[in-house]
Amino acid sequence: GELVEQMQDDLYDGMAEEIVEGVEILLERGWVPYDILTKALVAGMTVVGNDFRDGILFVPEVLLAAKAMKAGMAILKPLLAETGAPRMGKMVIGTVKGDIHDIGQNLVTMMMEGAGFEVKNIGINNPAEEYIAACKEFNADILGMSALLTTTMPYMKIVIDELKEQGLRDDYIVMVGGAPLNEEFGTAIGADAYCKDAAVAVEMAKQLIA
Ligand code: B1M
Repeated sequence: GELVEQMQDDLYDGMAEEIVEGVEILLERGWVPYDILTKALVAGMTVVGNDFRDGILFVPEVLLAAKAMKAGMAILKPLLAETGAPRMGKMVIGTVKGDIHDIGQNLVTMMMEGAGFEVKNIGINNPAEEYIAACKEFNADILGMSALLTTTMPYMKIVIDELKEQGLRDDYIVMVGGAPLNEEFGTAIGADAYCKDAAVAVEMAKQLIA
């Protein structure tokens, strides 16, 4: 209701303390962490994204909104991770080369950990070599890639092609996600799954690893 709307406004205004407070109040009211994440934080960020696109908000403001979002996510992280689910498998995740958006993949990391996966998050701006080195080192079952720009999403294919080149493609389940992607793109580049959001990523991972 009202508080959720207020939180969306606070996120828009980059007010981290207010976001933290709002998350805590919703938790006290018995809200499920995932609902707080999607209904208050992700929904608020969608509004920010629209106004960013339309030239109403600029990078500094969006950065503040992102900071506020991260402050809220930090509270939810341990709650999403404490399900005590049995170990499911290992995943490496990161944003592709040229792309510095990391909120989505941080959210996927939290949800995957909550579902019992061990996740190594290698951050932003990853060239193919980084992904592949991390997968080997971590002995990953799943490689997850995130891209938020239409200009960086084609790089996912470069990573998959490099895996093929090195004879490693069948060693990993490759899952991709990010706002500009869709099912067709995932299929076209040879990924095993396109994940529209973090919850779908968890479901896909469970299915594909079984
Ligand atoms: Co940027 N940005 N941004 N930005 N930014 C977008 C993506 C944009 C759509 C905004 C817009 O115009 N409406 C637009 C891209 C347009 C396009 O490519 N067609 C854009 C642009 C243009 C840019 C810059 C070029 C702006 C500039 O400098 N002129 C620049 C690029 C920098 C770069 O990467 N090289 C830039 C910079 C930034 C900030 C740094 C200011 C900031 C990022 C801060 C940070 O991440 N630490 C930022 C932000 C915050 C956004 C928006 C507003 C929000 C992104 C976000 O965090 N969403 C975004 C607008 C939008 O997406 N609506 C925008 C919330 C997040 C939870 O959702 O990331 O989609 P999302 O993740 C979801 C799913 O997609 C999925 O699960 C997540 C949870 O449900 N998912 C996965 C994501 N990754 C997955 C991986 C998986 C599975 C699922 O692996 C298995």
